[in-house]
Amino acid sequence: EPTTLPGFTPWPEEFAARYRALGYWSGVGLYQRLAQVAAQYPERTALVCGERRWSYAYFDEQVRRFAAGLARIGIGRRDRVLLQLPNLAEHYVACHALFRLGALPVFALPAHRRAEIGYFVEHARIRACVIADRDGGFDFRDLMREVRAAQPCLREVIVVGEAQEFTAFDSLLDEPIEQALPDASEVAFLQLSGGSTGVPKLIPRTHDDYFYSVRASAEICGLGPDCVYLCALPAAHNFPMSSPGALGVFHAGGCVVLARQADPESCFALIARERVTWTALVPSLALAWLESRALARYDLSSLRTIQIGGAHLAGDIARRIPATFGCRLQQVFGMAEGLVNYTRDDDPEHVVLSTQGRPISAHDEIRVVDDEDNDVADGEVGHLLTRGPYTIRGYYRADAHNARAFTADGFYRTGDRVRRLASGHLIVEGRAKDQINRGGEKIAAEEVESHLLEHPAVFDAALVAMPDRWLGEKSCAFVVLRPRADDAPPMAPRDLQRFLRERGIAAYKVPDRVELVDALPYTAVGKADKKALRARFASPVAAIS
Ligand code: J2J
Repeated sequence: EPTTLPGFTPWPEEFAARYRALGYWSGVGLYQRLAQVAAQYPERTALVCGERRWSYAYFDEQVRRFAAGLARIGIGRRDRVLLQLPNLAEHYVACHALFRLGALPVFALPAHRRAEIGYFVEHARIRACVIADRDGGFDFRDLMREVRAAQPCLREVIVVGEAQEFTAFDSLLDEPIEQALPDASEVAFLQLSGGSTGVPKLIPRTHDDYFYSVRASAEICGLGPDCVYLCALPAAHNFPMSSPGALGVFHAGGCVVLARQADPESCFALIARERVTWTALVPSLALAWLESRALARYDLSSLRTIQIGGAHLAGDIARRIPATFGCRLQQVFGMAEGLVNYTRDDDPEHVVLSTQGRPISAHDEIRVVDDEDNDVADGEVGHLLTRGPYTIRGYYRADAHNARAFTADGFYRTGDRVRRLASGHLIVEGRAKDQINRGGEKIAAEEVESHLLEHPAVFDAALVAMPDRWLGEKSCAFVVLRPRADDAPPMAPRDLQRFLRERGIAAYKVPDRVELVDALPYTAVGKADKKALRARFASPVAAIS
């Protein structure tokens, strides 16, 4: 057996030794920590999911049962298992059971469809998927039938709810058995990258590095056993999982309340009922909460902190959060690849309102550089590069991409443009990567463009962000069609949107708007000039149609 997962880039030995010597990498695995907390606080409530309330003892027992069931069907060390679950307690059972086994969850989002899931299954050679039967009117079993027909390596589909021909989740809740835990230096899971290139990238995180970021985050945010966290964002996303998120809550012995839907009304009801003390939102969701008429009807006085991250937070929305909810605002600038920044409780108000915080760790190395990788002065805008005790050194099985996404000495090129203040706080000024941030959901432009180019009538395509009051950004595809034969039917924008949906991409990636144009503007090096395309939205959007 190789010493590390093939396709994983380890930290150089000198760095690993340093992070261990500092006590950052503690050798404690992600399941092991849950077991410790369950032993310490067996009776405390760990999870509230709908009408279910689980104590830590019960939660841990479910995890050990499911791990035994997974072992029985042959899931073991380093096997990849895709999780695609809505916000259900089973999500945390499944991932902790896999952590216990040393098998690797791959965290898909409920919005992903055939194109994404099929790619993950193939690229990570996934053996099993854990899904819900249906959610939000969509049947995930149908999706799995399609994926499995194309990918024979996918042997097991495990379903929460009605399993039909698949394996029922509950049928795998065996008697717990003794199981040897994986080494904490091993890869614990594969997280998804927002991406900027043609295919999505997978992020390998180890037990050691991830648990350090969770522990340090919980400390920065002052979590204790009394915290009650509302998980309103998709549970599999890195932010609500680890910043400090559900894992931070479990580490602290607190309670995670799962919101099945993120709309204001459902969340307000849960906050009032469970006396929720904090939650994490993306700016678009915060705006929807702020503007909700339901606000006056619920007692939200238990809220102490609302964290905002994942996308640009406008200054006026930032100011309205403490004013409206009577609680603290914390800005969070993080990424599934690693680095997470927080504003701190003792930061002055203007810092909390106008910066995206500073790094978790004294050993997070930050560089802000120009286009030639020369460091720029504090206060100047540049590209953010980072390296540290919980930032990856490479994507999973992506050698060619890694050569571009990391410097020779291992700094990750975040693709974000930032300013660093003398205090170490970062302000996100924009983005150099070719990505659209649609209310926190990241869209890799090239991925959508390559789907568009598969259409026989499409000659060229460029996807760019356009401003949107609610989501911050929406996507617009500028498309050049091939000359049409006289008898061919004309092509309308919605035909291209339907084409993309039928190719099985997540709905959030389907362009909100399609503009048919005679030609794209090009840069001197012959690439689509996206700056010029985005500038068309600087004037009122109606001007281009
Ligand atoms: C502007 N852009 C931001 C912010 C992330 C905590 C919080 C967020 C994420 C996340 C995360 C931003 N202002 N406050 O994983 O643990 C954009 C940047 C960044 C990218 C990462 C966490 N916070 N962003 O959003 O992997 O462009 O992680 O590089 O989804 O989101 O996206 P993602």
